[in-house]
Amino acid sequence: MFQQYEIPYAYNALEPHIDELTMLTHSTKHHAGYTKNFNDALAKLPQFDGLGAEQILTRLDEISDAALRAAVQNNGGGFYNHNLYFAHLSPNGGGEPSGELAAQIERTFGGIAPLREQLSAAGMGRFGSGWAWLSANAAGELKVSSTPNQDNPIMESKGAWTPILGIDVWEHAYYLKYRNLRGDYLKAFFEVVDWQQVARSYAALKA
Ligand code: MN3
Repeated sequence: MFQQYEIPYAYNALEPHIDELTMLTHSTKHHAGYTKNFNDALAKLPQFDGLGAEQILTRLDEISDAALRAAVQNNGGGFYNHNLYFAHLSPNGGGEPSGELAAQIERTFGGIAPLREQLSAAGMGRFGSGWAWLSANAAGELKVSSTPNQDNPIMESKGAWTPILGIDVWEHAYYLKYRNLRGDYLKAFFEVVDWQQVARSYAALKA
């Protein structure tokens, strides 16, 4: 059974950037639903027993039944993506990364400000529901991308790229507070990004 990431801060801890009701609903309804439906789908796929979620997401094409494959893609993605999202937010977030991640961001994007611009553009450019991502590969290279629905870079690259930061741009992530103003939510998001955790996720991938 896959377990939903337990948010280690209060639902109102990211105020005023991300509001309490959005955090509560996002975690206890949306994320909980993806997690339950992922586990329910996996109960019908004994061949995946013992695999991690990341491994399962690289092997969707081994699921012959189209409806079951869609259930694992949507809910497995939803499970994994939200674990990542909530784990890289913090009431003590914002600011800039340091160390090796900061150096690689400088080399790849020319600094944190241009990276934020690229991530925001990826989020703004996503039509409908989806995600913007900062991902890394085993060589330590970085890239920004966007995916629809609950897809993610692991699925698209068969595991060659792993996200180290995900920005949820589904309306459920911001609509209660920001209504149609996705750009305002994206600005606020960067006030609560835990760059130290992003740096740890980056270091873990290279290890
Ligand atoms: Mn969401």
